[in-house]
Amino acid sequence: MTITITAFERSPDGGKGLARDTRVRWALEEAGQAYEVRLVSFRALKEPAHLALHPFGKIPTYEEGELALFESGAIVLHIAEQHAGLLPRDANARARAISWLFAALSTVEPPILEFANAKLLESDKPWSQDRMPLVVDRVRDRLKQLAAHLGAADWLDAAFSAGDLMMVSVLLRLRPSGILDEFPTLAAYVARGEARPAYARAFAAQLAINAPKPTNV
Ligand SMILES: N[C@@H](CCC(=O)N[C@@H](CS)C(=O)NCC(=O)O)C(=O)O
Repeated sequence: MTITITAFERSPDGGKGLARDTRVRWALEEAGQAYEVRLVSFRALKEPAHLALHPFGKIPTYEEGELALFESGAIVLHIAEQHAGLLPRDANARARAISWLFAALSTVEPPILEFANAKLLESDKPWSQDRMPLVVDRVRDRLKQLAAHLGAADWLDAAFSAGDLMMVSVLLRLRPSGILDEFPTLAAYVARGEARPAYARAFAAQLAINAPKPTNV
């Protein structure tokens, strides 16, 4: 059955791979699954046809036969459960990998998104300068804890899993800020994720759509 995901017609990040279709593409590449992409404009996201797939009018979505999913975490977990390569066979190790997937989305991503929003959407507010150190400290606290867990290991729980895929995807958003480089083991962890051939294919596929087009001078 054909797998179809949705992605931005033009991602605001200009091809940095930060839109959440990239994590789904990455999971599909790790699992060796071909997929098609339906590109959606910002306007179409809020129209009935897309809202029928995604109640909050966002990307990514995932369709396969009768099944329609939204939320990148649910989609990556579904892919990982259906195909080899993203979850260990051992039941306890599998449950731990799923814990890391949830940790990425519900414990690590929120302070990172708060930081991104503070920079992108709130920097013109009179209180923004005063608040920013608090927001950055919340990110640093989380990264300190994550780095302490990772230690000198390559991945969060022995072998690479969907938990690492999600954690690396979430941490990537921090790279332009320089905060990630304050934690060399985490910067190396993210680089290990990016070095995976499946990530490179996913990144290239989204870049092919989103790279700024050369202008004729
Ligand atoms: N928690 C959702 C978040 C989805 C989300 O925020 N998607 C963004 C792109 S990365 C989006 O569609 N934004 C457009 C909008 O909100 O109008 C997930 O992980 O899938």
